[in-house]
Amino acid sequence: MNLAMPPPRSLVLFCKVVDNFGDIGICWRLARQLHQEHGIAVTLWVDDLASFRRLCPAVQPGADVQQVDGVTVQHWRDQDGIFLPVQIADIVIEFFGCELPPGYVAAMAQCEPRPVWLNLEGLSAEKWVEGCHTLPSPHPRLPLTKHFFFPGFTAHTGGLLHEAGLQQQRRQFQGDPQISRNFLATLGVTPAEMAALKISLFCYPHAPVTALFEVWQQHGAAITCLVPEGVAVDAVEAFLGEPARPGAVRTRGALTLRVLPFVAQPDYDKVLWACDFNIVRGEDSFVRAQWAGRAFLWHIYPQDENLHHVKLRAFLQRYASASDSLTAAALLWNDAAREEAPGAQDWSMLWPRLFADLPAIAQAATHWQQKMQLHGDLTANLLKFAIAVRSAAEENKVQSAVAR
Ligand code: TRH
Repeated sequence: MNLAMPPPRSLVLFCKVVDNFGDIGICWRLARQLHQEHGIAVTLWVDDLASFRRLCPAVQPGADVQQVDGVTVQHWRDQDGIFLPVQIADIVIEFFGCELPPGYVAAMAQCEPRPVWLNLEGLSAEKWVEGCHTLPSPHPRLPLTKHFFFPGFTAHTGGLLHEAGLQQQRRQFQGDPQISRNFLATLGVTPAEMAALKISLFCYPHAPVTALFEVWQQHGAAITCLVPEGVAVDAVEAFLGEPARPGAVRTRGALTLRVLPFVAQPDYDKVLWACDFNIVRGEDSFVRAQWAGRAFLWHIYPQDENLHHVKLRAFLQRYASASDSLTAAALLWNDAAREEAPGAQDWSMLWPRLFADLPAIAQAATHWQQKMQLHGDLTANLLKFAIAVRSAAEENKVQSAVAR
């Protein structure tokens, strides 16, 4: 039967910024890609324009509605009220289970056909994700069904966000050292700092940064650590002996620590591409470090009852089998090492091993990203799923009409 459903043309994405930058970082990446690569008319509702502006300086924090890179950005201030079915997009995404305006949901139920409603979940390497990806959840009162959509690391998940031209851009950047030098120079990095082992540092405040700084000071060759403004401020200021403003720099022993400005999202990719080793956190920078093809260490977002340690181990099992030192460093960095080997490791023992393994880890990173790309990219997978849901709903409708 040819159902001839027109493809979805519009999509709305609701984002509540829980904290930091990852929520809007992920939603903005998805919104841009849906528009730029798939021609979808995207509206992004977001409740925190100030955070958004940090990674996208074109955002006007005072505007209720604005166009940014072809995406309609709507300031979400918990406004509710009456929405008309004509205002409802073909695909509705709530990010991380944020609650949609009730008036919007009520209007969704009046649409014909109904919009495809997805809850885009957080990234985890745990096995259960495969069983929950794409599960339906019927609305308790209204004739609507929401589906869960999980990013992930296997073919039975939604995959990872990855733009079409990303690898080509990265290869071009990494293939020509002058491009990298020119870029780093715009951030104030000097030629001597560029010539050293370059490490970017993006972590939560509780990371054992001071211990690592101490070990890096004793390293046998120069290290440049680039830390964005606002990150690990206490440890950074203690090292610098002055406020951690962009441009602040200090050398102690082998370590030069430089504070970078917080850069626009595409430039943060370049920071990762330019460095030899990246320390990343949360979800989005964690994924971008994987696409950078360089060794990285992940500071996972902390959760109650150390649930994040389970998630960390699930990822390490998939990823870090190539290197014991990387596994040990990730456990130590996330304070998970005590659980199985109390006192067994410290940075003075671990860093030299990790440093020696960096080339092998980077090589394994290349294989990993090739493997991840086999699963397609999250944006295309999500659209494919939405089209399938829409067609299935239409087919059910036709079959029920025929049965009547
Ligand atoms: O900032 P994060 O810690 O964000 C999140 C949130 O805490 C969120 O609530 C939680 O659910 C999630 O982590 C797990 O880390 P993340 O995810 O890496 O997001 C950072 C974003 O900031 C990412 O899109 C990259 C961007 N960024 C820039 O654009 N410029 C910069 O200079 C830096 C350092 C980051």
